[in-house]
Amino acid sequence: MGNIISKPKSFCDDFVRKPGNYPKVTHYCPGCGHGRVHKLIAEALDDHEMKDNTMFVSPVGCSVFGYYYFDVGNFQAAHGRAPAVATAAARSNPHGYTISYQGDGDLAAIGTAEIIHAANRGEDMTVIFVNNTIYGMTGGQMAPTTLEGQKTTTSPYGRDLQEMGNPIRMAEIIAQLDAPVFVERVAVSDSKHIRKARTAIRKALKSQKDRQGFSFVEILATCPIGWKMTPVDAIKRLEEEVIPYFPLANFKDDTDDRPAKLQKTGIVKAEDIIRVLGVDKDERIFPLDENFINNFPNQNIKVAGFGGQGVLMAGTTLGSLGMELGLKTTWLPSYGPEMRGGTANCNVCISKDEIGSPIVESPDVLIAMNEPSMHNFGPEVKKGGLIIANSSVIQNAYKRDDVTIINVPMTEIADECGVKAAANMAAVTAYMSYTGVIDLETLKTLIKTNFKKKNLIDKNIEVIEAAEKYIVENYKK
Ligand SMILES: Cc1ncc(C[n+]2csc(CCOP(=O)(O)OP(=O)(O)O)c2C)c(N)n1
Ligand code: SF4
Repeated sequence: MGNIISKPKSFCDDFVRKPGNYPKVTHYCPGCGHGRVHKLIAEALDDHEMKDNTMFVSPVGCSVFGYYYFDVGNFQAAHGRAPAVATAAARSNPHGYTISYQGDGDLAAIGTAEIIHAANRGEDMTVIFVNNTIYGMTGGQMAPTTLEGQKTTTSPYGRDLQEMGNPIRMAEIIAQLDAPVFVERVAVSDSKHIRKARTAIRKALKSQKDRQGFSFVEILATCPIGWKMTPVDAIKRLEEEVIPYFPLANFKDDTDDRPAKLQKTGIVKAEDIIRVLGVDKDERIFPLDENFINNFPNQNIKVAGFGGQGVLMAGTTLGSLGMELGLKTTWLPSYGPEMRGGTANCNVCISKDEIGSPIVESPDVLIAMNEPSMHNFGPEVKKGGLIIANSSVIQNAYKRDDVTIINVPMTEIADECGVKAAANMAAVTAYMSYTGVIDLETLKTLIKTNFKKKNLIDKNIEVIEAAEKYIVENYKK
């Protein structure tokens, strides 16, 4: 039986960029080299059965939507930073395979430092460098790889070498470093070249699978739009002008001799983190209660308000409680540069299960300490979820019929106890007391044991008790 040619399994079934889009439409221009390169990568991932362990880092550039095409683990990095993000991915998941996919603006201009140092460190990644001699995404500006005389929007009279320097040959630069194991330049023009490109990509990814470290494939590709040509003329230019300047060659292939690198287990060992944080497991405040842990209803919480309202600390308090009780927790803050008055929010996940992502997109619970937070994040709360509003400062009530909204005058409660800054403690208490998912006594114990400002412990306990009283009287009768 002959070969059956079908869509690689490493591709997603559909490419849906926006709701309502026809689901299988590519966003690349006709004749764009990126599509060809994507196909070769997906086929190689299939061939080596790497799909399920692959982490793909998309760059900024036309290929920014790589994550819509590849059915693998996906990241999207800031412009030029893909090798840095890929380093983090590779180091924190030493069982995974990492691909950093980059254009020539991304890799050879803004990201030059990142690529050189990732290559020099021999990070465990395969870099796919698509060199189309132009900035495609932003409308055809000159790239470091733009050829002499090539007209771009920023070199309208053609690249002048005196003024703009020579087109940079990245594969040669990378190949002279000691660490990389495989470096090759290929082109996706006619089928003969595409076959060679396919072999190089397969080899680079295989070396990654074999844990040999850093591999790099530069792929000369077309950008008919940026070059202002038809796809057919663009292929002709690729062969007649681009390939002669950027020689197609294997610059380095140590794959036969290079031993697999020793498997790292992550940059920092868990024991070291525990030692540095001084949170030895044996010194847990609460004994582990398997029954409580196994039956815990996982909580995704967002706490939001102004900087200075203790929003972030409300989150760390909840996270610490979860940790002390033996649950898995994450805390992810987001705040502006202002120490006071700016916006601040944090995402807290408390869970009996492994937490996939620390980002809380649809909270079960929103603790809104001020009005903008209520209106910003209120719509994101899960149907059937809970919003706890600081009614001391929220004047215009936010309404939703499909969630429970409770109003708690957090700032007043704290103020009446003589410690206005502890409104966050009233917020945490309101959440715990109303939901009952974690016993309020644990909060008091945590404050008494861990609170750094010892002189404020009693005041905080007072706030907790006052907030509890408020919830019992208003919502639990
Ligand atoms: C920090 C930063 N600087 C500049 C930009 C604008 N920008 C977006 S894509 C791009 C260049 C893309 O060119 P290239 O990497 O060659 O990829 P292509 O689009 O050709 O595939 C630039 C400069 C940005 N998004 N972020
Ligand atoms: S602008 Fe160029 S690189 Fe970008 S999608 Fe179009 S052809 Fe491809």
